[in-house]
Formats: sequence, C-alpha cells, structure tokens
Amino acid sequence: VPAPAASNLQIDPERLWGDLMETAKIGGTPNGGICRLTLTDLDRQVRDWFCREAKALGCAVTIDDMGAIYARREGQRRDVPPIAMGSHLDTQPSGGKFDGALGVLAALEALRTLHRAGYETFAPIEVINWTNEEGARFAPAMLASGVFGGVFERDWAAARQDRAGVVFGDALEEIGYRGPAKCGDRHPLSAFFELHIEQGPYLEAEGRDIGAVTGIQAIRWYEVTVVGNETHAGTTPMPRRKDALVAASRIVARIDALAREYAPLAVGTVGWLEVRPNSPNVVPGQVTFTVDLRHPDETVVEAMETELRRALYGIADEGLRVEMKPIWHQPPVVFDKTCVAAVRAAARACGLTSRDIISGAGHDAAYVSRVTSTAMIFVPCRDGLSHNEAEFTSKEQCAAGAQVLLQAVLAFDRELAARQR
Ligand code: HGY
Ligand code: MN
Ligand code: MN
Repeated sequence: VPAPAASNLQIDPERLWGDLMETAKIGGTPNGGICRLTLTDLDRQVRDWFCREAKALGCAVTIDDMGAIYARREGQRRDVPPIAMGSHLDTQPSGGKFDGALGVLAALEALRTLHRAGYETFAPIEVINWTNEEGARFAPAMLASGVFGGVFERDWAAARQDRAGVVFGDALEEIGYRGPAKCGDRHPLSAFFELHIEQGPYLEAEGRDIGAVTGIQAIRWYEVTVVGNETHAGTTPMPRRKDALVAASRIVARIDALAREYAPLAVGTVGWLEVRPNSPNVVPGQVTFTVDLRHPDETVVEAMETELRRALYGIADEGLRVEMKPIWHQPPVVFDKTCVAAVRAAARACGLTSRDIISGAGHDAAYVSRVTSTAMIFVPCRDGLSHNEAEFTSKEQCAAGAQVLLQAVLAFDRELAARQR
C-alpha cells in the first residue's frame, strides 16, 4: 500500500492533548501548574514516560552525558544526519503545562503519526528532550543544548551546582540519566525544529495562529551581591546604618527604570533575591540577587549593563561593598532562512495565519542553531502568560502547532532528498 502523501498526514489532536494532560500530572500543582525541576525524581518519572512511549514506536533511544535523550526513527538513508524536533520537559518552580512539554510531546506525536501511517522519511527523524532548559535549579539555562552547541564546556557544565550545593553530574547520576554518549560528539543533525508557546502577547493580540520565529533576543544574567553592616534594628541610629537591603532595593528599582527607558522592547528583571541574616530585628548585612537583561539589539543590553554598573558604583560610594558576577551571556540568535521558510510554508499549507516573530525567551534552539540549520514555531498562549501556573494554550492551538511542526519537518525532508539525488 503506497504511503499517504505527506500533506495527508494529520497529527491526532486528542492523543497530543492526552499526553500533555497525562504528563502534566507528574509534578502537577493544586493550581493546575507543574513543579518539575530538572534532575529531580519527578524529572526522572517524565523521562521514563517519554522513553517508554518512544520505544513503543520502535525508536532507538540514546542518552548522553548531559542527560539529553534522543529518540531516533530510521529513514531510507541511515547515513544522512537526522532531522530533529524537540524541546524540554523540566519546568519552573511554578511553571505551566505547556512551556517545553508542548515541544517534546508534539514532536513525539509527529513521529507517532509517521509511524502509524508507515510513512518512510528520507532522513532519520529524532525527537530530543534537552536537560535543564529552564536554568531554575542549575544556572545557566539551556545547559545540555549549550554543551551540544559547543557553547559550554562539558566538565564545567557537569560541575554546576544548585543553591543547595548539589552538583549537576551527581543529580544526573542519581536519577539514572547520565548516558555514555558524549553530548554533541559525533551527533550531526540535518536540521532542528522546536515548537514552543510564544510566552508573550503578540500572536494572540494580532489573532495569528503561528509564529515563524526568525531569531531570539540577546540575554544576559548577572548575580549581584551588596554587603553592608549587620547591626541591631533597635539600637543602630539611621545615620550609622549600612543597610544592604535598602541599597539593593534602589538597584532593583533602577533596573526596572532602565528597561522602561529603553522601551518598548527592553526588559529587566530581578527574579531571585536572598537577604542575610533575614531576621526581623537585624539590619540586613548582605543581599544577593539575580539580574536578567534582554533586548533584540545587543548594544542596548550593553548600554543597560553600563548603567547598572554605574548604579552599583554609587552604592559603593556610600561605604557598602558591591560585586556583580556575569552568569549567562547569550548574543542575539538568527535562525536558518530555509528552516524559517519551511515553517511559513507549512503554516500556509495548513491554512493557518502566521507572522515572523523574534523570541523574547531563550530556548534550546538558540544553542542548537550553532551546529545545525534551526528554526522555531510558536503558538499563542492565553494573555501571553507563561512561567505561571495559569499558562494555557488550547487543544486546537497545540494541534495546529504540532501539524505545522510535522509538515515543516516533512518539507525539509523532501528538500534534503531532492538535494541528495
Ligand atoms: O529564560 C528563558 O527565557 C527560558 O525560559 N529559559
Ligand atoms: Mn521553554
Ligand atoms: Mn521556560
């Protein structure tokens, strides 16, 4: 029986939605979100689920030394590097059901559709789950895809510690996902496509079904420490204080003001802050906090960094000590034009509206794009809300994204076959 035409291959919206809701229970929170931090036992459970599903489809499943999982379905030509799809299964501490999971589960559904239809692709197809995309437990974010893309050195990445001092490599070993393969070594790809919710308001505001993601904005993370003087809250007169929290609060407000000065695209966030000794009747002696600066134009991020340093020098002039440690520096990313064109064409072929868009969020595709042709597909999320338990994208929108992912991969596969003939 001849294989169906690629255009007749349809993902199954119910199956995809069922997978999303089933895996959302692993780390599910009472408010309908997910807390499934990387390399916890919950991460192990969802990884086990993914490996079982992939093996049931006849995929060969391999795991590398950063815990990235590769589910491979053979094509006509085993010697041609696979076309890959994927994203991440780890979440923020109060994350939503779709950030990351949609990209992995839609890729699995696309592969399942090929398998059920007996459709043989030219190139092998791979579905990838990247470890520690979120960076919520181990900084920086996108650690495994960063090693794969040659951005982070393997031993440095494996030695990263969380705030409790747990080492990444040990946590990986603990959940049984430290594989033998060397992440990124001899693992060429023909292309990588990542489906993700937009995590911002633009597609929904414009009533567009699909975002053809042309690139990712520049991102920089820092850790700032302000050291003052820990003294008694009742006996220390105000003029004699060196209150680290009051000083840090002025910096936090300055970061917010800076981003607004570079409106409308700049963003600046302090997401994590620790006060020591954190006691109601002690003037805070030390405050440590994270800074996240982003803008599509790297010169603007550079300018905001310069202004931040100036603000910190001002604090130092008041007799407090300040330190600013760069943690993550991701330059702007431009995705492969052929892959982005395949996404636009797939959206059109599926009868969906689309627009080009630059991603405000970082994604594994950013680092994978350093070693292979890469593009991303966005679908809207309600009110642009993400990194929030109320994150929501409808069954229809998830299915539309998965269908475009499947058709973009098949179009790239046909293009690859034509080039090799
Ligand atoms: O930080 C980010 O943009 C991504 O969610 N890790
Ligand atoms: Mn994500
Ligand atoms: Mn995220």
